[in-house]
Amino acid sequence: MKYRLLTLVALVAILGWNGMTEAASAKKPNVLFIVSDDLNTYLGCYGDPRAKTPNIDKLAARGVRFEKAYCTYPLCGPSRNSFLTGLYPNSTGIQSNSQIFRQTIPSHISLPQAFRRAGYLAVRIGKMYHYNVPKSIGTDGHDDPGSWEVEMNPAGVDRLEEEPMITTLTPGQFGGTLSWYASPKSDAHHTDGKIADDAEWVLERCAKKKDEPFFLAVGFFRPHTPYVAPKVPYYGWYPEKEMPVVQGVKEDQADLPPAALGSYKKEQDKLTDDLRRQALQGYYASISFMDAQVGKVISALDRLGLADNTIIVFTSDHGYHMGEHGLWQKMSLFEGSTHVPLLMVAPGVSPKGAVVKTPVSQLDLYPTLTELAGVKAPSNLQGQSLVPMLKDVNTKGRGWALTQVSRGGRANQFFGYTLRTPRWRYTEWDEGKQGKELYDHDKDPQELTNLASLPEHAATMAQLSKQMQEAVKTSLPPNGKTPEIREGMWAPNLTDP
Ligand SMILES: [Ca+2]
Repeated sequence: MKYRLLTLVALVAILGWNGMTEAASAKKPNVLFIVSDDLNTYLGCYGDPRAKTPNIDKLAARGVRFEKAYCTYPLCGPSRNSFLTGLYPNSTGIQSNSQIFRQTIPSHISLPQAFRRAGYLAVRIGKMYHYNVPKSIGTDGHDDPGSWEVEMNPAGVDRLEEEPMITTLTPGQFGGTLSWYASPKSDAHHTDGKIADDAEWVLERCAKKKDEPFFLAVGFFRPHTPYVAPKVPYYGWYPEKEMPVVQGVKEDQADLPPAALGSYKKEQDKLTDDLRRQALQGYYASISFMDAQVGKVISALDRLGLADNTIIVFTSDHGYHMGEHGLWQKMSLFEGSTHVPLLMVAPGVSPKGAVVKTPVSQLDLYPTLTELAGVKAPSNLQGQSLVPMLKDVNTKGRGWALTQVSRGGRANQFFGYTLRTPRWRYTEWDEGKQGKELYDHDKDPQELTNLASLPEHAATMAQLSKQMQEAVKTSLPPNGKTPEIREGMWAPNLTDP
């Protein structure tokens, strides 16, 4: 309650201040930027056979769905710092959680900050930069105050009351381990329900001043673990006994280098098939609960007459495994962990219900949104604008997406890089010294057969390796050196209360 009251006062003060918006033109489109947490493509509009996601599916039908969109790093903090700065993790220097780019490249202008400088009201509700989940819910997390005029941090029963009831693989822990709870409380009592209510409240106020553009960032916490969601109706939509368990894991893993499976956690040895089904039920229920909140926000946009002049983005921060390759959660370089949902509605630009099939990166969001809105962007952004694809979905663009992940801890750290092209996924661990992988998505969309050792693919491998090395070069800053976190650098609220 305290947080909401404080932010309410701040927002009223800002909305009442006309001076800041003089530079903004009446024709500037608004931006509604929705990010779900740890959401893979278990969505109806991405062809999932079980997911009930009517609201996200409707959003896909209103605009363009990017079929092959990828994160730059399959972990919350590095990925969010990347797409909110428009730079690869090799250029932000943020490659683990609980850090923010102000500690490495403090003068860089973030995506929402670019809109602020153009006269937009920038509002954040919930998780946009990194937050520990659930511990940081109700706080600013590892936020960047320079990005926003207004920050709102609601907390619901999932944070305040229900943690002791959660089933977890690691006692006392909920955010880094698999954990779930079918809550008896309804949507409005949960954090994401409150986030949707707050978004509606902000939109109602923005609708009263339609000549003042806004950048509203809405960061939902679900389906991030703990999978706490209302039992009715969401858990009920996914009967435990109908949840599938991934089969053939041993055979699948036989052709993999150890680094490919490096995200496996010891506690996952405790998983029985019953627990696997319960976890999947909780993950799906959390997705459907979050989907309903997305529906609430979009309905408000429609009801208030804002939709005609508002660009809508829906995405997640990275993908997620639910047992594929024997893996759970994130931090792998397989399709499941790197592939993200990405939907865009740009009024007057994007066709309805269209699909872009060429690979794109979340890095591309920054130059796309600034181009659509006519907002000045920094000159060192590393992504491409997706506006040509919104206008003509057959535009090829770069035609690849690069994702990286770190292995080996601090002492023996090395990177894995993976390049996704329209047909192939090619992966090198420690420049190939710790293994290589090649998957043919035309024949093997689940990436079950690693073709890297087969002589008939040697030429393809050589070509992809060269292409990847070129891509990695583009991920570095002009001096070729990843910036490091320096002592004494300004850092907001990096400890949890
Ligand atoms: Ca995440």
